[in-house]
Amino acid sequence: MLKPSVLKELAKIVGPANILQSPEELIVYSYDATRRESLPWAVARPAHAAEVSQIISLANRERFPVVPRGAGTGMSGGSVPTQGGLVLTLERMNRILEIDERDFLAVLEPGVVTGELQSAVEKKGLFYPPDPASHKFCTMGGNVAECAGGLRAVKYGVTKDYVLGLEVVLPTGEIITTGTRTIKSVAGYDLTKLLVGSEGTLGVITKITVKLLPLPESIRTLAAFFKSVDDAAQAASDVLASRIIPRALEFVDSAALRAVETYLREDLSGGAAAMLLTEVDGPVDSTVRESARLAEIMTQCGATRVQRAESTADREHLWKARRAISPALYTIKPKKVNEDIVVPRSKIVDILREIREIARKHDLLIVNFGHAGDGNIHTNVLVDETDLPRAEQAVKEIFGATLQLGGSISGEHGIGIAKAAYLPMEFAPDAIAAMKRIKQALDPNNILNPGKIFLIG
Ligand code: 2HG
Ligand code: ZN
Repeated sequence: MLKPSVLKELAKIVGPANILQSPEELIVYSYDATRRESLPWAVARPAHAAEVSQIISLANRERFPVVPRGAGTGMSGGSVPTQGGLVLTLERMNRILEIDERDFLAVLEPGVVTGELQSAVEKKGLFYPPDPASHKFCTMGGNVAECAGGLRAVKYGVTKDYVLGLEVVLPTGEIITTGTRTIKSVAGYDLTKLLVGSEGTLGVITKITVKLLPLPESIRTLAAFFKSVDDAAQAASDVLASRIIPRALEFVDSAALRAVETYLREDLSGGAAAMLLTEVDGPVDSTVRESARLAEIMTQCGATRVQRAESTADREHLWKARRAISPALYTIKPKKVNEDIVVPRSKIVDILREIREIARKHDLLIVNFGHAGDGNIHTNVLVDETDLPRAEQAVKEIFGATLQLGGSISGEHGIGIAKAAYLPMEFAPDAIAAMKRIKQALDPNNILNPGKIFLIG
């Protein structure tokens, strides 16, 4: 619990209306998209970096945990206050401060919803490529903290490839800036890169400078349906081997298709066993040529139907279905253990086969979908209570197979609490010890998002 004197001081910093303590309010800030929950002791809603700094300085002096929070859409428990303490929500810091059309950049606060940034820059003919499936409600601070990936990483990369600089409150309360407004800079250590993806353990992000691109002239979207997962995986692999880099190349298996069809109450696929959703962008002549070539590859690999989105509405409809898969899976079972393994993209066929074998061995329903183009598959073990021990064993084996193929246990969701136990499968003790020394140097009292990434003890 927070001492009454601390609560008083917090109320002085942000104003009493921005300290929340009622049981209902605490519940709202207790969970993320993993559906793991733990109640905070209180919630603070600062409006400026200076307020964040005062809160963190107080926490550092009084030694209470602070858990930074965006929109709570995270998939690894990063914003769940597992040790109680204070949730520091960045929701009031939600302004786009600048869109610079000449230097191709935007400066914004962490509470800006990603989709709102995308729309704002697109109105000016610019483009912010990272596109998490939850773009309508996730926030940029959370995207930066977790290094969100999303649907367009195959061509454009992930959040870290767009962050030029940050303003950050360190766990000891100092406000620092990192990076520059330039494309290049090699001055000093690259603290920006260190902070992006640090899961709220090394600093609270209070301002973000992102790089923008010109908005592509045209987009073409294709949905291809297959009678087997192997055919679809082979098609994904052949697309990349053809030297065309689509801006999205998404794979959806039959269970995920059925779930989303039930959820949206419509038949998208005519009973297909797998779908590839792919999109190219660029000058019109190039997207016409590339999409025709992609349709050919899909057909050669056994696609039973290739459907082209004829209008923006058609395209948005397909993407709406893809973005809805994650919540739709709850229509199958009450719980899911969702992992986001990533393998070198040439190994997609292999990992999907391995997962199928592991599912069979443990008699589990494992649903696979996701970013086949960049090798990042969301492998969801759908469970009820009785399946849980088998699911845990299956996850371990999936991680083992992933690492064996040269992959990583998390492509874009982070380690948080959900995967902390498995980090030692990927990194040697000395590498983990080096990471912990960085944490210790920046957060000597372990007040900022404690218990995340590394197993406690
Ligand atoms: C997506 O790509 C998200 O839809 C969520 O990253 C993935 O729920 C999941 O496993
Ligand atoms: Zn994803």
